[in-house]
Amino acid sequence: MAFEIERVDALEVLDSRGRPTLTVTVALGDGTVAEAGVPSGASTGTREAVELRDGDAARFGGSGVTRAVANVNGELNDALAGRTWDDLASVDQAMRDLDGTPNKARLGANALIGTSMALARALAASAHEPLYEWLPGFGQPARMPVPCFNVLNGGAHAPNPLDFQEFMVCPLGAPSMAEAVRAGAEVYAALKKRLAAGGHATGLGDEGGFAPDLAEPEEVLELIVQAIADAGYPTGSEGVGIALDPAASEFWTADGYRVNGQLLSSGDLIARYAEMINRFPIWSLEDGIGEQDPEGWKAITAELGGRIQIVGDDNFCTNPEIITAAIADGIANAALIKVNQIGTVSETLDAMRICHEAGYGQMISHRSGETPDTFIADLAVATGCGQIKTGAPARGERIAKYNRLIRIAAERPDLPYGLDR
Ligand code: 2PG
Ligand code: MG
Repeated sequence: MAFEIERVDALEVLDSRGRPTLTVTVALGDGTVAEAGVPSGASTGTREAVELRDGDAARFGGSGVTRAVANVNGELNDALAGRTWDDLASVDQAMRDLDGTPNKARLGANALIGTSMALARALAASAHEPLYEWLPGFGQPARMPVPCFNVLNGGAHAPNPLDFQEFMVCPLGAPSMAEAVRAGAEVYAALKKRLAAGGHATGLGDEGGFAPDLAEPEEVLELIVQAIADAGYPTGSEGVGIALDPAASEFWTADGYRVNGQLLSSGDLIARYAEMINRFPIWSLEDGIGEQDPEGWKAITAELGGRIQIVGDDNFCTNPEIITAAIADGIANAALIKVNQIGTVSETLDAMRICHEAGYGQMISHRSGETPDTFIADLAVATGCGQIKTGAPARGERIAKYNRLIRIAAERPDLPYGLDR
């Protein structure tokens, strides 16, 4: 149904790391007003849509977003307001055309994604539908996603010596969304006790997971398996599984992968993962190989893709074109989906549809820098992708998404929970 945009505007606010980000407001001609907060990553892919930062060292060490705010209030508002539009996709396309660059570098992907999300939310409200019902799918029926809780942080998200970035617990076998969140929180609490008992610090990393002084990934996996048992859950597909995001682009070097001081070839690293999969209930591995190493990606997919989910993040950037090429090359069997990596909601949905049609999984993801915005919870339900990672069961900006999923499940008890496998 056609609609009119009355006004688009933005403010510079803070994200969960205390760095500037945008909150964008869209007002429709019918009086509906909606807002969206823009997330921001730390371990970013080189081909991500460009987050526009001021670079003025006198403000926030250069990370201010006043230029992106000005682009929303100026160029975007001028182009979008006072006009009648057919749908979200036509507005997203108009913003891309106005930007004119292949990676949204001129107006800023942060300016565009905030506007796109706020508009989607406004259109849902105007249609008197919850966002998860209003957002278009692509043939996968709506379902409640398995929440992947990042309970232990390393890499670019914590100041500890751990090279692997994320260790996630995933209640694959939970009977419902609420029970899944409960399982995540109980394992998290059990892990805290284990860490404290072992004399480790229980301070938190950027995504709310613990950030102890541990350096060996296997040592962490051992502790997590113990915590799952302490909390009283079976491991694996009937209970709680483990997903990893080593974010290997961050410890790739021209000489090899540097893990806890050891230099590994991609073959060595893949063999190490294979061992980990033998020993621990790992069902999903994201960015096990760096984006700099396409041959390594082919090898890991060939060697481990038949056993577990292999997820591309830094190398895919939620980019429909890049994912299409990767599918043709036999790289990975699933994609991480981050709205700000590509910069509009429509292109995010395109990327997911392409994955769906190729039989690739899709895991919706937050960023390490977040706001309390819960858009991605609705997106995960609407698209029926069956999986979401949005940090530990701790810190308000992470909890907001999990609590939103509990709310949706309460509104829609008919929706199935979990991966459709
Ligand atoms: C990742 C993300 C989210 P960042 O690598 O998957 O966990 O981290 O937002 O820092 O890119
Ligand atoms: Mg990642």
